[in-house]
Amino acid sequence: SVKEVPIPGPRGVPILGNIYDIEPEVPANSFELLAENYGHIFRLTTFGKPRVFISSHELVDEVCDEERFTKIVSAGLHEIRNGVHDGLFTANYPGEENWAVAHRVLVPAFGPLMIRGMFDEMYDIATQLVMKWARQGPSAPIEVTDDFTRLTLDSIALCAMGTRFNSFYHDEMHPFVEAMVGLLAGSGTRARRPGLINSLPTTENSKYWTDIEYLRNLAQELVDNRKENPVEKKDLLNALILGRDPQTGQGLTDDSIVNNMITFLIAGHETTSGMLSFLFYHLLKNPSAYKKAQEEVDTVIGKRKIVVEDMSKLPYITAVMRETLRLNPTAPMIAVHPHPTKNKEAPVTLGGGKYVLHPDEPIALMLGKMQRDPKVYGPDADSFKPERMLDEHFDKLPKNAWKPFGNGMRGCIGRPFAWQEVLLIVAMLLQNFNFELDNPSYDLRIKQTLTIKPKDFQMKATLRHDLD
Ligand code: MNH
Repeated sequence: SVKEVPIPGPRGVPILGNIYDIEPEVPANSFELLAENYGHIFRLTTFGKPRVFISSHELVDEVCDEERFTKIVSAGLHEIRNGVHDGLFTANYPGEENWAVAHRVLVPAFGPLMIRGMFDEMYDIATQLVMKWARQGPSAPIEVTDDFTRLTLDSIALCAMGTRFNSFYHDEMHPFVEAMVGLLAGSGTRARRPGLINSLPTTENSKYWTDIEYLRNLAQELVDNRKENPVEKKDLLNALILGRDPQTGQGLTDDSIVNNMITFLIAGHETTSGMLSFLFYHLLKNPSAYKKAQEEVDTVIGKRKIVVEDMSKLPYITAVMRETLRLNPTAPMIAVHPHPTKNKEAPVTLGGGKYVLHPDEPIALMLGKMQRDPKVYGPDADSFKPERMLDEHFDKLPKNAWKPFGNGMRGCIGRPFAWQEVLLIVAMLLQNFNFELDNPSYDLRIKQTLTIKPKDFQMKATLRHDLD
């Protein structure tokens, strides 16, 4: 059998362990650095809890086996449960049966037909962004991630809650968004300190719980409102209220409806707006890719109104989207642990017996680093080359070499929603504007919350023709 190899990692300090090895602003940068120093597997221990980090395709492929490993809800994700309980994203499954019920009810809601049904509402919000950038003129620097966040928020709020945030018409965020940001930021902070401090009656802690109460009350109001005033619409709110579990015939409880409604907003806006921001960054840094993408829109669509049928006719832009999420997966890390019931191995090992894990040790998958593994993507793995993501190559990638939407049954349920939204807005923006970097020497820096996005990224937009 294989000889055991110790899992490398930096030596920590007493009690706190490795916390000084993790930069609090952008943990992702620290993990990348550690992977460069210690290799494709390393271990960090914080407050006595060990965790391994893996970043090679080979190891990620191994832990994607759902017979051996399953998602673990830990750290910040565990804290978000204070707000959305056992909603899809934060449920512990196996264990919490509500996950399986909501999954069966909601998978059809994200099917191709339903997503096509949401095209008009996405289109409506997209035109608001085009209007804003057209009006502000070619010399005004655009705060790219802010405006894409307005777009993705308004679009998911319209489809999942049947409500308009009108973010493009206000400088301050809608109170629901403020409260959601409070929940997300608060969950991040809480995850980084000992539990005792989280239960003290501080102003910070009480704001956290007030935000949660506000979110849940508003969500419940919107549910009640739709129940009292039913409309015939293919949107996510109707799917939450009217959907029935094919196995048991039951609908979702009100608690589960509220959990998942807020979950869609949390899981569905930052990831998509970050993706759009990275995509425009890469296009602006790679003029030949930019040109091909714009030519594709001009050839396939021209100046006419974009329709849902166009979404399947944009292979180059599709490749640009895949390549963007390869280099910058906006959910940069997911975590698994040994499957509690199916796993028969003791002790659990990786690499064919080489690396021995502690009992129930979490494994963090560094998606960005793995998706640059030169063994899969070659010596130019760090370069932005959409051509490598055209169908004929994409379809031949080794299994689990491109995982920006997570793994298996716990993978992203919102993928088709995000995909249609990003395709539509990229096509619409390239159709109507020419873009340039506000500062031509800008190089990518990362801002991290639950997800990652470009920091201080600004561009300018010049209309290509009059809007009608
Ligand atoms: Mn999404 C799970 C990435 C857009 C709703 N999403 C995941 C996971 C990743 C992910 C990775 C797995 C997380 C984990 O293992 O802990 N999601 C993305 C990316 C985009 C995205 C990169 C956009 C780009 N997600 C969306 C949108 C929605 C959404 C849009 C909703 C409309 N995502 C979810 C939900 C889950 C999820 C819900 C949890 C699914 C489950 O566990 O059943």
